[in-house]
Amino acid sequence: MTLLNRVRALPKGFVWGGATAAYQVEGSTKVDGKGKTMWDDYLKKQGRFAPDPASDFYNRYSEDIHLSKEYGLNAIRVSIAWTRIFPKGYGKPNQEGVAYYHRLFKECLDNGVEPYVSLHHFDSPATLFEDGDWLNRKNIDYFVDYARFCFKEFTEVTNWFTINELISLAYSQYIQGNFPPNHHFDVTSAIQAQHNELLAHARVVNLYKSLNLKGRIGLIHVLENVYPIVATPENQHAADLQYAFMNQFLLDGTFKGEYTPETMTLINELLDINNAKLEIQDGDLDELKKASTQNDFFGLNYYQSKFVKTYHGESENHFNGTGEKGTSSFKFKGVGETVKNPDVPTTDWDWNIYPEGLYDILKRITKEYPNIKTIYITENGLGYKDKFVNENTVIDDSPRIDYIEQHIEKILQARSEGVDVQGYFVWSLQDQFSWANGYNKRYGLFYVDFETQKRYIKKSAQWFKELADTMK
Ligand code: BGP
Repeated sequence: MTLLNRVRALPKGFVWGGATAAYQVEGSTKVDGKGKTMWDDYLKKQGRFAPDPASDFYNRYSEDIHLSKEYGLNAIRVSIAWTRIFPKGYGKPNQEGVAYYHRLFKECLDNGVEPYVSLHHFDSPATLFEDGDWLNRKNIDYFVDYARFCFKEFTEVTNWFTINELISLAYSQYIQGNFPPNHHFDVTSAIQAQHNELLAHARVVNLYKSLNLKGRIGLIHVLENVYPIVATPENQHAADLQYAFMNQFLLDGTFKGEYTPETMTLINELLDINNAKLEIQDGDLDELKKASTQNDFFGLNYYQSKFVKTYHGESENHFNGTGEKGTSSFKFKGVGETVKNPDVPTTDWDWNIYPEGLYDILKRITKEYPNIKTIYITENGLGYKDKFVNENTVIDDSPRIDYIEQHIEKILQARSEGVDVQGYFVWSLQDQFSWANGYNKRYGLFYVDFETQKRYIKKSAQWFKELADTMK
């Protein structure tokens, strides 16, 4: 059966969405009382990229929502910038920020584009970041207060995600060093930040359920499957260690409400080798346990999987933030070395294009975590150097179409085998600011000229429309 026929057979409510994140699209970082995030001064100092005007979504959200509707999308992922609501992360709410999100949500709902809203998407308030960010447990209290405010204020929102990609934040901040505060292989901070973010998530879910609101809540993890490059027991062990650190620790905490002995054996091995430690306080696990059955849905972001071999030297890495193919490397002491699989194509940023990994992950997590209910693929897409030709030529991003098609094929295969995926959000709706790569790594269905802010159609948008429209 063709892809279109299989899509036609999907249930009516299946979600086709485009994804965004506040800091990557909104721009307007200094207006209407917004506070600074951990990125503002960092990007200025670095001098490579500016977050303004990004895709100017703060002013052009209406145009983007109309485009979404026109191109068949029935949903959009957005995030609330914590610092628009509470400029310092706490204190008195900023009414201009509150009003902006009411306008945005209204525009979405009036156009039949359902908003799926994250409370935190990598944009920690600068004030809280300086005090330790997620490593400081006070941050959790402020986050819960911010969430409570949003739940009570934005009653028009019925689909909430607490935090986007807990691992990416912790890993980029403390292992890979490409997000502020740019630590390399600070394993203690990376594991502690994961635990503290999980605790914040759990508290917010427990709070949401206690408020008896009519909506749904969950969180978003990015998952990468990890395979031994050559199947030896040592390489398999490297793959298991990396899988535990990148996926299993967080999945256990979210959906089992505990870190199982199998997981902790791997995590402790990794911590010991790196002289690192994790602190879990009394009562933390009770909160995780309570939340573990209460997630209404799970947002799964998937881009790539990894191939590894065993590695016992010192940790070192090079992050490819420029799009020069073949420049990334990653060696994690006592865990493994990430290597290239010659049979697997890669993007210019060295991300493996491996849709099978998504299928394997979907099957594995559904088996291992019965508490995972409905799954939405909340991000999937291809970073690509799109070429603008002229005003009248549709931008040819065929590699992106291939990428999306191959991944949707795998999702449908998993669905036909009982995995309950109910929606797909392409990353990203329009071209936007890419955290550590700036503006030449584009993902959008819609091309953005960052000088003029004009939007142009890409072939992927036309393709996506055909797909989504088959269900109408
Ligand atoms: C995810 C993030 C997004 C987005 C995407 C692409 O990890 O949730 O915010 O940026 O990855 O990543 P990048 O822009 O680094 O290519």
